[in-house]
Amino acid sequence: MISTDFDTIAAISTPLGEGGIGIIRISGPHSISIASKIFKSPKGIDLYSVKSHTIKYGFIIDPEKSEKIDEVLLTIMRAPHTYTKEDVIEINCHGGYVILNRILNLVIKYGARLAEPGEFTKRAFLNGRIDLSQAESVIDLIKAKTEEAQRIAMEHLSGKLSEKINSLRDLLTRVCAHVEAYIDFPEEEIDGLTESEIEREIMKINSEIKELIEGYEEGKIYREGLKVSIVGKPNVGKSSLLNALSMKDRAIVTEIPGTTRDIIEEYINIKGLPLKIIDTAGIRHSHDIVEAEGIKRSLKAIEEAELVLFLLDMSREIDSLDEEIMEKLGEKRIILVLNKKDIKRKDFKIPGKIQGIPSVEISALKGEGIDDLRELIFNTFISGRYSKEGVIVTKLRHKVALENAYEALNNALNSFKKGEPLEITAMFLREGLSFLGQIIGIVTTEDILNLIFSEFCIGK
Ligand SMILES: Nc1nc2c(ncn2[C@@H]2O[C@H](COP(=O)(O)OP(=O)(O)OP(=O)(O)O)[C@@H](O)[C@H]2O)c(=O)[nH]1
Ligand SMILES: [Mg+2]
Repeated sequence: MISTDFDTIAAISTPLGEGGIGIIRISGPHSISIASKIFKSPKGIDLYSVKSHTIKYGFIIDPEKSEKIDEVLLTIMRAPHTYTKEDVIEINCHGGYVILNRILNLVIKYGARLAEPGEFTKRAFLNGRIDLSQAESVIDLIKAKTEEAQRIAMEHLSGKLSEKINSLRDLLTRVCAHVEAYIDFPEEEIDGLTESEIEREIMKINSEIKELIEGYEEGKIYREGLKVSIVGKPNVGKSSLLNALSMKDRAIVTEIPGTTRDIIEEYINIKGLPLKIIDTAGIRHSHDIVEAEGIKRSLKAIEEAELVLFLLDMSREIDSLDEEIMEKLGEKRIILVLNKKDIKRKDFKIPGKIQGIPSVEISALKGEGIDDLRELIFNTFISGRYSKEGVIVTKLRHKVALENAYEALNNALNSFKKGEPLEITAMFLREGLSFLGQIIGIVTTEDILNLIFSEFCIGK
């Protein structure tokens, strides 16, 4: 059992640095008593008697030195209608490194403990305000790199995934109850589901679980983004393409082959997909030490990429170097980008070996075909099957739990069909329930929680 007997925690909840305001958050049973020791209002307000969810003006004072540390606004929020369901105090002070740390030290001196990463959100979960999948979405919301990722995270925080999991659990619990009723009252006539209805129900639940699992690959991309490397011979227009995609004058472009020596990264957003685009040094055999090192990094960038944009220059004939690079791409997912459409040779032909790879003709210089390329990248990863209305799984932890549930239900179904003792079917069904419960945190352990919340920032 996870303990919910809490002490009082505190942390700086705003990023460290200089800012207009900085916030220190305190949560737990002693929040108000700690704040009242270090807060003085000009009117002599007693924090114990102020209404919940109000803001008071005053000063943070170091009681030992009677020194004013900062002029602040203090928010008092009493349990249970707070982020953690505990008494919460937020001190809005000036956003300076020294101020924030001095106030935090005072708060700790008078009885709070430094919060661990994500501990406020962990308490919101342990105190039952949100379930585990909702708590996890808080971090996705904070880290979202595109509006689409933010929208999905917000839906999860609002409980859309939880609702789906709960409805699957309800259906499964019902099937389980029927199976168990047959175990308990084998001879009696039970007004329950027939055998074929039980089979059908299990299959129906499992097909919904499968759909969620299948959506994961796409969900993950929205959450984590994709690494895309632009690869090709020197001078084919890689840096020009990076600039065109990012709509910035990011990388140096010259007519001299071997211009780019280092890896250049830019973040772009295609219809909500966060992409990290990596421009690399043109690959060739070089005796120049700097260029050779750049080429080594290009090869590494190919390895790490989830998508390679392989560039060919249509104003020249394909040569053995192009083919050599092609060989290096191996099993990678590739889009063939045929550049310099504006000065394309009449007799340009895609080599037989790579015919069939999705391709697009562009002119990086003139900005032609760039939208088609964006569309092609998007469609390579997003099928459109998992519509905006649907629930989309974005976390590996959830996917693994769904896969385990799927397997358990399959085992249940097989055992049931084979006519094995119903206890076995029931056991597998219970197992499936438990796996689904892991997603929303009905079934969990301290280790799992620590792992999840360690991803968070301090103060959330
Ligand atoms: N006509 C035409 N020229 C282009 C196009 N794209 C790039 N270029 C020119 O090709 C030359 C090389 O472009 P870069 O973008 O520097 O090529 P790169 O592949 O990054 O080259 P390295 O960094 O040397 O590997 C420059 O002179 C560009 O202006 C295009 O679509 N049409
Ligand atoms: Mg370049």
